[in-house]
Amino acid sequence: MKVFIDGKYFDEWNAKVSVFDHGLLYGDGVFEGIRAYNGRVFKLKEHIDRLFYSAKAILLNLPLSHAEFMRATVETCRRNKLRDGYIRLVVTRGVGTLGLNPSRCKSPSVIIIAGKIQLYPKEMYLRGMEIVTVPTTRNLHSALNPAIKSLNYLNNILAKIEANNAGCEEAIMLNAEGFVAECTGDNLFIVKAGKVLTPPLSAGALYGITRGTVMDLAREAGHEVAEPNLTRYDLFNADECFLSGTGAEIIPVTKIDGRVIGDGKPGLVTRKLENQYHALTNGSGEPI
Ligand code: PXG
Repeated sequence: MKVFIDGKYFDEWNAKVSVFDHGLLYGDGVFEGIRAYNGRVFKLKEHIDRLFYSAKAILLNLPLSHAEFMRATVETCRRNKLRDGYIRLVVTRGVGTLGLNPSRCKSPSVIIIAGKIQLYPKEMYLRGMEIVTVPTTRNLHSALNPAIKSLNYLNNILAKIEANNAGCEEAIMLNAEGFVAECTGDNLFIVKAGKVLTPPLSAGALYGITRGTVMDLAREAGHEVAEPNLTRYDLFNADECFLSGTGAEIIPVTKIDGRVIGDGKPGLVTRKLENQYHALTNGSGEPI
C-alpha cells in the first residue's frame, strides 16, 4: 500500500508522522471518510467541500486547493490500484511544540490512505441490527460543534464503548435536550406511515453525505421527507429504522433499547432505499 503524505507517496511500513504533530498530541485536525466503487470515487466533491467547512471552523488553512485535494485523492487510489475501497483523508495541524498553541505549528500535514473497510458484519445487513441509547450525549454546538468532522472523536468513541458493553455495534446519541441526534458514526432515519424522517442537523447530527443522498433518493421514490426533532418514543413506534453512513451505507435497525421495531424485520422502504443507493454508488463518481 502507498500512503500519500504531504505530496509524496510512502510504503505503508514507512508512512509515519512526527510525535510532535498536534493531530496526535491534541486531536487537532480534520478528516473525511470516502468510498470508491467500481473504479469511481463516490461523492468526492461533497466530501472535499465538507473538509473545507470543517477546516474553516477550526481556523485551519488547508495547504491544497479543492481541485488539488480531488486530484490527490484520485491519484492515491490509482497508485494503489483501488477500484473498490475506503479512502481516509486526514489533515493535521502539523508539527508544533509541546503546548497546545496551534500558531507554533509550521504547516498542516495532509495524509491520504486508500484501503478497505468493513464496518458491520454481513449478517446485520440481512437481519437488521440492534442498537441502544447510551449515556454519553452529543457535544453542544457551543462546545466542539458536532458538525465539525474533527480528529477529536473521543465523544463518539465513549458512546461506541458504551454500546459495545451493552452487546451492540452502534449507539444512539441524544443531545443535551434529550432529542435524538444520530449514532457514533452514522446518521439515523425512521419510516412512519410512508414518511422518511431524520433528526434535523440542529439536533447535533453530522451533515452526513449519505444522509443527503438518502433524502434525495426517498423524495425521488415519492416519499415525503422531513427533519423533525425525534424522541426515543418516536423511534420505538416507527414502522422502520435504518442508519446511513459512508462506511455503513444503509443498514436496517430492528431493535432499539429492547423494543422491536415494526415487525422485527428490515422494512420494505429501507430495502428499496438500499437498492437505489447501491445502484447510485455503482454508476456515479469521479473516475479513478
Ligand atoms: N455521523 C458521524 C458522527 C460520522 O462520523 C456519519 C454520521 C455519516 O456521514 P457520511 O458523510 O459518511 O454519510 C459519520 C461518518 C469509521 C467511519 O471509520 C466513520 C464514518 C464514515 C466512514 C468511516 O468508523 N463516519
